[in-house]
Amino acid sequence: MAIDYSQLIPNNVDLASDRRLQRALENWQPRFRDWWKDMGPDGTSNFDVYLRTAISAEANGWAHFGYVKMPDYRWGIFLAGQDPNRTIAYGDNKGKPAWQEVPGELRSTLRRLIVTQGDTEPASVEQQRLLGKTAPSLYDLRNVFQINCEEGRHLWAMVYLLHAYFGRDGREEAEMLLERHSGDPDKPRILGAFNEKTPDWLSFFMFTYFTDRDGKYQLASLAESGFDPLSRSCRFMLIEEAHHMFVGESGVQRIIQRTVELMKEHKTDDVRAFGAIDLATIQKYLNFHFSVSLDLFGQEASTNAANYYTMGVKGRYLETRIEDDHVLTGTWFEIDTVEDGRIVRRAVPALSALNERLRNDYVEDCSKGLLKWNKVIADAGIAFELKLPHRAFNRRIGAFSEIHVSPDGKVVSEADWNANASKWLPTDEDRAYVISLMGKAVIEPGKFANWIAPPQLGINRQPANFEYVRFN
Ligand code: BYC
Repeated sequence: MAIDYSQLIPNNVDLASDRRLQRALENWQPRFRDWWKDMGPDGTSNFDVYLRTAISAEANGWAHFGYVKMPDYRWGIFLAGQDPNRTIAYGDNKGKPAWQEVPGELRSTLRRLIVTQGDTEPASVEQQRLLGKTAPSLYDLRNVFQINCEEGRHLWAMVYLLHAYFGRDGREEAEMLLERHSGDPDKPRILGAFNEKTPDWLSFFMFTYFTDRDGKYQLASLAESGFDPLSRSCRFMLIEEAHHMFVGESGVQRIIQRTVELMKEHKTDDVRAFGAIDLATIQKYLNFHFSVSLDLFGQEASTNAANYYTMGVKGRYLETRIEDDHVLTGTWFEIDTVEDGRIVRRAVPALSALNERLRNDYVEDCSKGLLKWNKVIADAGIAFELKLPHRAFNRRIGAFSEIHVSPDGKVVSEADWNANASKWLPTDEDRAYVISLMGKAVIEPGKFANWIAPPQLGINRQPANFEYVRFN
């Protein structure tokens, strides 16, 4: 179904045919706008931003570019097309038709998953609220705004599901999604990584590379849900997510590019003297964002995950392409865990290992960006390799949270950890240095801050000196 832009809330779910639901969402809409004004990108309401907006949910129709004032962005409800023959691919309900309504016994489980997913979207906008003030170029400024608008729409996607399928509880949860705030001591966001700060652009690019990639894997698992409206929402969200990860991957790459240029030019590792970010600091930020994002996958052995799968509410990554029985009872899966303070490999029931299995898929995907980043370093003739730290490093959730582990996977004492943490994770001084580079935003078209290289291509094939944002 085409997206109807004549409505107050653009949608492709025929919202006009359900007056009650339409009114409820039209009631929520001004609260969302207030939240955007208070917690979204600061001081930007008058900017004209070159943004993409979905015009249809088909593969080629979702990216339409033009100047938009962000408060006028047409946030709406877009679900990927429905397959009337879709069946549930796994678990006890395998082979049954996908649910178009929420099965009563799965109500609280599904609501909880949708709320957890929904909570991350406005959280990331809150985390990125001040980045516009220090953008390294108009190109980058436009990209953070694009991401913010799309995270706002992802919130709309989850709020639609809550309103349409969960009655009064759902409406209350939708209100709460605007009341919890990132880092708020009284009402924090649900998951750890979404209460961390994103105070500078190196953090932002690492976040969009590592944490948005958790989004990719979680959304892909929820896209396998037996609850068809959730599946269709996630399928559409995944299309938008790809650009966010591109911004992260290319952003880190451009920082590295500039760093190695200066290293070569001045024949030194210490590029701080020349206003850039040294590779050792980039490695520390990488260690931090990777480890914090690993926590988002939950416990290594999780009965929650087993239940989600058995009930048919959350599948594996690309479930239908996996060749096995899709039931997994009586099968085993090897995971790393902790026994007597040591990291050991153990076979556990495959059903309880599903969080870890998804984390494996994620880690493999993360390593691909490092190949590209390391190629930039190698091409410059520099002997340095960025590495993903061991998965047990710096964990707060799961078995590894009980022990201290170095980036190369050795269990260390608390004293060793304390003596070395400043080599492994960004220190206050590192953070202060990185922030100090990012003074005033660079807003002249075609100009870039000293610490980052220009992109190879503009957005929508526009030239590098395109005026991506007009300040008015
Ligand atoms: N922080 O059995 P477990 C994105 C809790 S990102 C705090 O392992 P489960 C995006 C857990 O709630 C993707 N608490 O849990 C990216 C549980 O609590 P209870 C977001 C945590 O449920 C960038 C207990 O520990 N989407 O889209 O199997 C920008 C036991 O744990 C954490 C989703 O996450 C944590 N990190 O796994 C914008 C998908 N981890 O039951 C957007 C929906 C665990 O003891 N969520 N706990 O009270 C889920 O699928 C699951 O809730 C989780 C956790 C995978 C997160």
